[in-house]
Amino acid sequence: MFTHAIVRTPGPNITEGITSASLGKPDYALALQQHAAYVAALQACGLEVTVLEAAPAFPDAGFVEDTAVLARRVAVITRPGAPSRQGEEISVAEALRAFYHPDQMHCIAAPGTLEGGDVMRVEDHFYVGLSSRTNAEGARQLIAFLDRHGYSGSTVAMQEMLHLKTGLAYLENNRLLTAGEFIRHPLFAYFNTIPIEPQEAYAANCIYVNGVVLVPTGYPGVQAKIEAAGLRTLAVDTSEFRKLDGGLSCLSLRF
Ligand code: CIR
Repeated sequence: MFTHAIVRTPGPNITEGITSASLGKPDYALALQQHAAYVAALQACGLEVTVLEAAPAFPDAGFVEDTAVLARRVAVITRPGAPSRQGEEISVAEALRAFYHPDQMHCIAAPGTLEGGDVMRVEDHFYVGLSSRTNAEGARQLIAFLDRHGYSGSTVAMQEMLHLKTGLAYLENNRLLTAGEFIRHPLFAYFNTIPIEPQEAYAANCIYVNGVVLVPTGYPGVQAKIEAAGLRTLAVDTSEFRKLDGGLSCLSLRF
């Protein structure tokens, strides 16, 4: 059960964010509207949402998920792998001090790099994708911190996706939404997988929040599959964040 979320209002420089998509620049006014609707959706799922101020020096700072890995007993502040994103984590760490005791807070240190989008929690176990943003040393440090607080972690080799959760979402009760390289990944054979068609792969980045699955607007196949698995869905439009390779999970830290 989550009670809180942290988000950050996108700044006007969102148009300069990193992207591999060819969908054009985000429309800032629309991104703000979509962000406000996203916050309202989290609130509708029962979360108290802390909204951080825009960070003008960091175009990708709205994707707060990448700056920390959170569980009830521990908060690990990351060291993002994208150089232009290093420093985003400082104000997130400050905000988290209101929720975690200093003994529960740890930081990934150089030469480790880690982005929260590469970390998928399944109960008390954390899967850590080794991506172009998260290196083996970052994963090692994270798993050591988790271990200290009674959680476990393991790494996942990956080739294609930006982040682990670009292609995976855990929907509780052993249900796992999978796309692309993760559909037949042997590590996830134990789960009841819900594979997604390539044309809807973006919608693999869903989030389960207190019994409701937030899904991006415009992916009816994925929404229908999640509902067929017995889950309630709530569609939230993320078209402007998709232009920067961002999705629903990236826009918040939930704890
Ligand atoms: C980036 O490339 O870092 C941002 N434009 C998108 C980050 C998306 N974050 C995520 O998947 N957790």
